[in-house]
Amino acid sequence: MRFDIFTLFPEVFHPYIDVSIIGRARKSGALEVHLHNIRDWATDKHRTVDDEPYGGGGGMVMKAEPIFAAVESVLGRPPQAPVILLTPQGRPFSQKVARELAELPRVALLCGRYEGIDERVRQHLVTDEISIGDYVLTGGELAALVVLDAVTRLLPNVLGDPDAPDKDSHATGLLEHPHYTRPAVFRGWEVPPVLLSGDHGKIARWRREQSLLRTLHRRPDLLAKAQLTEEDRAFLRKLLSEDGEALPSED
Ligand code: 6GU
Repeated sequence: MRFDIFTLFPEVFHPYIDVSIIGRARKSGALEVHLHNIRDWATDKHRTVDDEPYGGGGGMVMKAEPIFAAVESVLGRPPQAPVILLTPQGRPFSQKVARELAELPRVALLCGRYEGIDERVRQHLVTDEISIGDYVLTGGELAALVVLDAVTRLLPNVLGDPDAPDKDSHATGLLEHPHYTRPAVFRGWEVPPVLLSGDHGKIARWRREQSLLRTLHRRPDLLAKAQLTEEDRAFLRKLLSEDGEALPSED
């Protein structure tokens, strides 16, 4: 899959995209990331990319011309791939949206900065708008990295375990069970004995129940939409049935 990222700060992407799973995905060819500095398409001597808002008020607005020139020179006119604007006004990003994007061969990400971007970019160039949550960042760069990361780990041949994305928190609609590794006792704190039992049926059941308990405690809103088996429902009913009694704690 190919990402074209349009930004005023291409250098902030490198420390992250050069390492770990994303770095390896780029080396293997599973992922291409092309960074484009919007300022390279500014035409005046000061290479201006922003200007004062019509109507007055504070702050600066990103100009339309360099953004159209950048995106159209890389992707064609009209652009031959979706052009996604990262903005707190976009549709909420989620694992489902990540899965949608991972099906595409190519996506352009446009990072807004300053107080905003000329509305004609949104109206006539952008095809989709994504927000990564209800808070305000100083620019779309971190959001673009979040989207790039979440999508990349879903691409074929990127993760060592091809089933890993199916087990993640949110993939199943539930939060993941706790994990432990050696040593079996650390500062007197023991690993749950079931994990050392070698009984894989019992381990799978324990993990599923921990997932359900954790989701019930932390994100009860997710349970309503999760895919639950009859056994899951029976376990949850048992937890909730002793009315008046507190839920068992997670630990
Ligand atoms: Cl995509 N951009 C900015 N600037 N702030 C955000 C965001 C995006 N998503 C949440 N907050």
